[in-house]
Amino acid sequence: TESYETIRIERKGRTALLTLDRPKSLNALNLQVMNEIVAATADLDRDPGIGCIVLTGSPKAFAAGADIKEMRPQSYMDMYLSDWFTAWDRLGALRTPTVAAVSGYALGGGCELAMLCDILLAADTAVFGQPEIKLGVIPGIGGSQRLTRAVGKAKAMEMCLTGRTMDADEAERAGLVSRVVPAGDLVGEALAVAETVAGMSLPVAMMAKEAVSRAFETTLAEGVRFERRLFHAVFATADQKEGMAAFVEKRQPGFTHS
Ligand code: CO8
Repeated sequence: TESYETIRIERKGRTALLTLDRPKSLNALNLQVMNEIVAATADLDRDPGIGCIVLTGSPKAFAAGADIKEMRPQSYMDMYLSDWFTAWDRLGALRTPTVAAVSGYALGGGCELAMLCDILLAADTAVFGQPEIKLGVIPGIGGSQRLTRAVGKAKAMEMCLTGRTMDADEAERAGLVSRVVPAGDLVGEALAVAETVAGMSLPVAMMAKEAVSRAFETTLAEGVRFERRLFHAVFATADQKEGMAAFVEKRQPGFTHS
């Protein structure tokens, strides 16, 4: 099932590394790339042996956007009837935690793809932007919404209206990325973060992801109520008993992901 043409999948213990591999077009996200990423991550999401998924690109480009050559001839009816890009929503709906490791260009759909992931790590070479306006279009994979929630109206408006990009330091100051690391260390750091996440209880990590994600969808009171229900639910896991027993017995926990 893992014979893809535009991406590569490597499994390392409980983590999976998905590398975009369309170098001639700087990982431009055409429908094949979208379908392969969505299919591969859905497979990994169903695999109880995988606790975290890392998405990365090449040193030069995480992804330089949706594929402009593919979009160019489309009509409104083509876009509407095929519900162009709707499959990307499935990436945001994965239950397994995801890490985007961005070096080089993350523009347009590339920036949106990174923002669909749960943890966003940037190399010092990363460049983020929503330059769609320069092509006579606007973001179409959630960029106008997720960038605004991540960095606020001031920067999001300027970026979406002028196409101005942000470097890694500005992205970190603005809260778009959790950390900036030297480019050569990016994938190693991302895998280390993923291994840490994958070493936690999978159901509890899924609930933590659900709880934080809910903050973007609801009011504070409803979000806190949702968190409280999940907090109660973790006491039904074997891993809560194990995690707390290990603390009291001054040893490392051995989570069974149940
Ligand atoms: N789509 C298709 N091909 C691309 C893309 C892209 N987004 N980006 C780069 N390429 C191709 C180039 O055409 C070139 O191919 P060729 O060698 O055949 O000419 C190859 O990749 C290498 O690119 P460059 O020669 O341009 O490389 P440079 O190092 O000179 O420049 C840049 C790198 C600055 C990243 C430049 O390639 C660039 O500006 N790319 C486009 C960035 C962009 O505008 N991205 C946004 C695209 S639109 C989008 O993502 C969302 C649209 C939402 C629509 C919603 C519809 C429902």
